[in-house]
This record gives sequence, C-alpha cells and structure tokens, in this order.
Amino acid sequence: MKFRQMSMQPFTLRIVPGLFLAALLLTQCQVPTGGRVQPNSLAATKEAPFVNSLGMKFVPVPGTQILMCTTETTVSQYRLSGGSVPPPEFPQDGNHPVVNVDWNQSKAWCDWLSQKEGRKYRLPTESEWKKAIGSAKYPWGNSWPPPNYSGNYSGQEWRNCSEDDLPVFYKIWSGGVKMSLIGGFSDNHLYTAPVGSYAANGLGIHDLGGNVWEWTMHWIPESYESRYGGSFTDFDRDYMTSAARNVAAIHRTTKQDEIGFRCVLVR
Ligand SMILES: [Ca+2]
Repeated sequence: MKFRQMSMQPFTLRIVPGLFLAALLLTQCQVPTGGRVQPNSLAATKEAPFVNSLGMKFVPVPGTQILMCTTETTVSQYRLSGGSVPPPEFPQDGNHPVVNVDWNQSKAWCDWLSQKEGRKYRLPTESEWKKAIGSAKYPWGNSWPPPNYSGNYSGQEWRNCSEDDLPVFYKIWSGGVKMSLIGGFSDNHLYTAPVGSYAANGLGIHDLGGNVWEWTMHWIPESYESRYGGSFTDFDRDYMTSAARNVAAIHRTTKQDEIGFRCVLVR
C-alpha cells in the first residue's frame, strides 16, 4: 500500500498539468464559427482556402493582412442578409454576381457577415485590390486582345445575340451609344456570368477583371477611385488595364447593373 501511494502521486502531478496545458492550447487554436469550431481555420493557402459558413472561399494576398474571397459576392449570398436590390434588366440566377448594390449596401453586407461569424469582413482597400490583381498591364497578362474566355468582357458573343437582347444592351450602354465589341475575343456570356466561370489568376482569385466592377473600401467624396475591375460591358483597351478605375462620377448610393463587390477577411 505504501508503495502504491508513493507511485501514484508523481503520476497524478504529471498528468493534471499536462491535461490543463493541452486544453489551453486547444482553446487558443480554435476559432468559433456559427456554433462550430474550426481548428486553426485562418491558416489558408491557395491550395487549401479558408471556407466560411456560406461556403465562400478565401485565399491569401501576399503583402497584405487579409484573405480575399476567390469570387464576387453572389445574388444568393447577398439575399441571405435579408437585403434586396433592384433586379437588373437581364437574367441572373443565384450564382451570378449581385449587381445594383450600392457602396453602402456592400459595406453593410460585410458588416452583417462579420456579425454572423464573429470575424472581420470588409471591402478590400485599393492597395489590397491592386496586389490581388497583380502587376501585369491587364488582368490576364500583357497581350491584346485578351485570350478567349479569359474573363467576361464585351466580346464577339454579341454578334449572335437575339433581337430581344439588343435593346437591353443598348440601354446598358449609355442610353444608346453604339456598342463596341473586342475584336478577336469571345467569352460566351452576354451579361453577367456565374462567378468563377473563368480561370483564376495566380493567387487563385476569379473575375478580378471583367464580369462586374467591384467596390473598394475607401470612399473619397466625389472621387473616381472607388471601383475597379471592369465589367461585361467593357471593350476599350485603355479602360481594361489592371489599374483602370471608373471614370464617371459615382456616389455611395449609385446603383448600376454592372457594379457588384467582393469581400475580404482580415486575418
Ligand atoms: Ca461577355
């Protein structure tokens, strides 16, 4: 009996602090998310993105402290917040990028998601957006025209559109200014395309060029610097560079059927 008492005490002293330390480390490595717990969940890579409660994927952008969503925010994702936007004049399903969403609504949606998950989501800064799109002259590289199916712009797909589609396109285009198409380029989508329809860039991010213009976080009153990326209506090579910004006056409450947004997650 004496032997057993002496042998048990050191064993107990070793195991109890060990269990306490293991529990402490487990607590430090876990992030609560919607009632679930994901160990070390923000250690994302291009190959293994962080996936949030809505199924949105986020990848690192080198030189920043954020993970960027690999796709634009979709119609279905936007509706989950209870928000609503005017439907565009062209058909969209839930997997298309939400449009007619103004800057205030875009920011509010990121705030809603932050509240829902207990994380910090927001619009990207201009600096983050530029680092994500890269240093090539155009989002797809340095060549002109863009390779076929490299993004959703105004391509030759319009030559075969129906008469029902043309009036909508003319209306989108500045109240009837004759539309132009990119010679030698086609992408197979007249209007918005489902997000992620085209190949991702080197970081694993889709549609930074084309599909819809994207709001960025910093709002400078009456400036021209709050949206990037171009849209399905663009054809001008000077307007489709990686650094191109909107050149029309826009406001926090501007809604257009070629403007959407994507969000980032602060690490
Ligand atoms: Ca197109």
